Amino acid sequence: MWHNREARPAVAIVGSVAALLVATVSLAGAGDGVDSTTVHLREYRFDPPEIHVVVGRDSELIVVNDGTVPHEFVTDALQDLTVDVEIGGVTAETLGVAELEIPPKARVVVRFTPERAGEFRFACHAMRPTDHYRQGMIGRLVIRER
Ligand SMILES: [Cu+2]
Repeated sequence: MWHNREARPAVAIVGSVAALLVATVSLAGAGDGVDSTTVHLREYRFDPPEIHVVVGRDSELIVVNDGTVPHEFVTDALQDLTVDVEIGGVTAETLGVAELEIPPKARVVVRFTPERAGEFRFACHAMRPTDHYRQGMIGRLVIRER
């Protein structure tokens, strides 16, 4: 129920299941015991293109759009997990995150604890000004056993 453009959220989140959320002010950063990885989004690549996390470890992905157009972070890796998504200092807890749309210069922090090993792709499917995926905007998230 957004009545004007200014009230729209800066970042859209699409959860795999109806996302519920309690907004809390986040004071937490990457503290001890958190595996933190920063991923930069630019035209048209992810840097780094491969992310490694470990089953059972508290993990944090800091996704930063360093480009000049909106980019997406789309993955199946975070389905079925409880995920904290921090945007602009506010954290929402959601069950699963499938897609983040991130405006230029914006930053989203995603926190989760992987439960199963596997390899997943992540990609950007934005289409403006061109097809980002076809330009090679794809990466790999590797979840390994301890
Ligand atoms: Cu993109």
